Amino acid sequence: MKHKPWLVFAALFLALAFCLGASTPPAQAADVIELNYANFPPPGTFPDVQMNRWVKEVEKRTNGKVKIKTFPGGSLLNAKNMVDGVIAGQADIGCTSTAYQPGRFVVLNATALPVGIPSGLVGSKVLMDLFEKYKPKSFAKLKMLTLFTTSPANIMSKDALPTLESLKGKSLRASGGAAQILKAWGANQVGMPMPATPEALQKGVVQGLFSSVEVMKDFKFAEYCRFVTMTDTGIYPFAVFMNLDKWNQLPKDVQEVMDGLFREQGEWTGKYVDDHAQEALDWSVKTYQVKIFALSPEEKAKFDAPLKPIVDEWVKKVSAGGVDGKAIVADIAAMIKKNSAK
Ligand code: DTR
Repeated sequence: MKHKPWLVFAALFLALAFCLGASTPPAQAADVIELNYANFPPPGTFPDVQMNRWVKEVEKRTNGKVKIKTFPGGSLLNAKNMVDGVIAGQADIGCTSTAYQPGRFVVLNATALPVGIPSGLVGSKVLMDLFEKYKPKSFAKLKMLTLFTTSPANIMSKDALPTLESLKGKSLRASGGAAQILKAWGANQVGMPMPATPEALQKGVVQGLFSSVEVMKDFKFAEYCRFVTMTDTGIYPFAVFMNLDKWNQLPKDVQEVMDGLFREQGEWTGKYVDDHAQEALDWSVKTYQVKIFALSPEEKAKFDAPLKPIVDEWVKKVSAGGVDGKAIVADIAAMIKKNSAK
């Protein structure tokens, strides 16, 4: 039979294609799912540390099927436009403190009321319980990936503020629920997202801030604030969420990995921020001789007295808007009890 050149060519082509096929990386290389994750605070702060831990765990548990690029420090979206940016698909995943939009996240921000959350770990468990019970409509267009809180807030200041009286008229920075607490204490509350605080301190716009104290180290606030008043009042809630269309496009096994991290990541972060807050205080005392004021029972009672009306006011206000504030506050109290006992 006379050889047909085209047959030889076809055989050579198939042999070449087979060899090339055998030498290209495994099929999954083409299947790698690439996601981007926007965050607002600088690298090294606890919301950034938890982001990197979550990314590492997802990439490991999906055997490299998912690759996540992170954008810390507001490089893709900032605290205020984070939620709308992820809804619009400008980022696949986002992290922000819901305290920065008090009127929008009524249910989750109830945890920022002075309701006695004792730690970041308990606060994170309570926040996740609250989310799962109420499934707030404000997150209907998003997939919630995890939730966590800061440790209770304390006053970090340039001057010594050991008593309630010493706070009167002092310009201190706080956001969300913490802002209401500062006002009730007679301070001049100045609102701004955390990343704007270093400049406000340096320029003297504020004489201090009211937040969880890991920032003494993570933002080097100990350099300016040589005093801490341990009020341990009020936490800040955080949420990490994904664009819903992007979530629905994920394979089931990847969704299961992320759902499996919901509680684990929230609790890991709550414990991390509690431990880091103590470490930051120790570092501040050692490095800058920061003075820490513990409150005597009498002084603590003076700080606590103006706080109950904040909760009553909040219940009245949200109930007028159709939200059962009384039930939410009662649920939070029960959730604190349940999660503190563990
Ligand atoms: N205290 C809240 C939230 C907060 C606490 N630590 C950090 C670190 C980085 C960003 C935000 C926060 C606040 O004042 O914004």
